[in-house]
Amino acid sequence: MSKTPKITDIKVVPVAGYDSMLMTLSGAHAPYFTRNIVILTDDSGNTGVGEIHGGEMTRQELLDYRPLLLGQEIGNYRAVINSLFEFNRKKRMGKTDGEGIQSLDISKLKFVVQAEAAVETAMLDLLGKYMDLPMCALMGSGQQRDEVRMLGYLFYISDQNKAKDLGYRDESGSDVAWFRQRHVETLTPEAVVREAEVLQERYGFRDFKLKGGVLPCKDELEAIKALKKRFPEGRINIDPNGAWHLQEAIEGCMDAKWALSYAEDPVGPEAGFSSREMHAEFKMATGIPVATNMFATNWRQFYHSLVEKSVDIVLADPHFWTESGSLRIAQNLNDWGLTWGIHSNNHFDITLATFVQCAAAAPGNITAIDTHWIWQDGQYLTKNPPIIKDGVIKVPKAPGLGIELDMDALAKANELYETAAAAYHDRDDAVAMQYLIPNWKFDSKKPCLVR
Ligand code: GKR
Ligand code: MG
Repeated sequence: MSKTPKITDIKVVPVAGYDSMLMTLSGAHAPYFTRNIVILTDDSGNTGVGEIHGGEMTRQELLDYRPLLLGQEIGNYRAVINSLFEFNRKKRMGKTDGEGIQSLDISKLKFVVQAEAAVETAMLDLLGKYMDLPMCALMGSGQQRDEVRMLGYLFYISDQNKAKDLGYRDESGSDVAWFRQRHVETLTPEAVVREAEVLQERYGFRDFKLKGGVLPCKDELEAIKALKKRFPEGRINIDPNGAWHLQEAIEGCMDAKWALSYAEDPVGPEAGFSSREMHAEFKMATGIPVATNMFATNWRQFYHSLVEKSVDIVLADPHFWTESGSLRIAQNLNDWGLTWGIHSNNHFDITLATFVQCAAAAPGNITAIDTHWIWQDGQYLTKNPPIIKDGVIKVPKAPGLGIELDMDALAKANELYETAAAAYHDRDDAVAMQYLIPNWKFDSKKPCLVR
């Protein structure tokens, strides 16, 4: 009987990269973001790679997988991933209240992230190399498309000079207009449109998402209207991460309905009702489709979301669901006339490549893929990062993930993690916020600049 190669080594490398002072309901992004990179080696000499959220808990979970991985056949990846999931499930018992991120409390994000997703990517990368097939051919419904449409993820940006001693990167001398733009204070509809124009020039995006939860609801919707006027053909979406009260969301979104293709997590838990109930009411009142990465992040939440009819577009981030879970959702949604997409947090090019493979294997009419990559572009951990051109990424023909790790770049990103980024291993967006509003505290129902 033929056997597939066996895993001989696992390395977990925590890394950091630079970020802009981006505003969200959670506060302001720190000057650094962190990720964990998994590198598996098999006895044919191949390496497979995966990327997942940063933070010490996730790093430790990955390290603890070691005995469960060594000697395992890559062809048996489904059983291996199941065993890792079960291992973590037991370890996490009693550590989380199970709320997930339906109120965007980012201290709970680590419990939504499934560390085994990074191992699954690395194993599928190895399997693809062994079989000489791109990863998307091995997953979900098999390869469905040759290119994947991406969206332009816009943020309100704070003036980083207000937090000078935090040391945000200065790219004002860059030759790339977008790299300069991504540090320019952006708080008005005109400035948001300018941000989108510069983004479009570099990447050719047709669709845009604006991260809200920063200014009052009606001000953010003015930016949405301005975007739609400037990009009438584009799909325009706003994501305040549940900050709005139901009534203001209904009134505001009805007024901006002509400009919105859909709304992402416009409302949240309120008055004793869960996010799922609130979104069902929002949808009934407005008829505007709802996307979420907050209230349907696992199978149990997904079930209740369907029962309540509270969602149209599930942004099934493979880091939350694993690749196979995300694609199982994609198949279900397609069969039921609903829509699949992906959610992102700050990430490197390994995650970008993973998104491309996942989206390539998702059947039907998927929504443009969400990515923070534009904020990190230029900081490559691979020798051949995916390229966004004309708003799409071409699916690589190379086997596995289709990327080659750059070990020198990885070592530098690891050094950054251990040095300048040492205070930022676990994300806390309240820190930078103190420079803008002293004693600022997170409040899931107050946009971050409304205090
Ligand atoms: O990274 O600041 C961020 C985002 O706001 C992130 O926390 C959200 O989870 O991008 C995400 C979203 O779409 O909700
Ligand atoms: Mg979202």
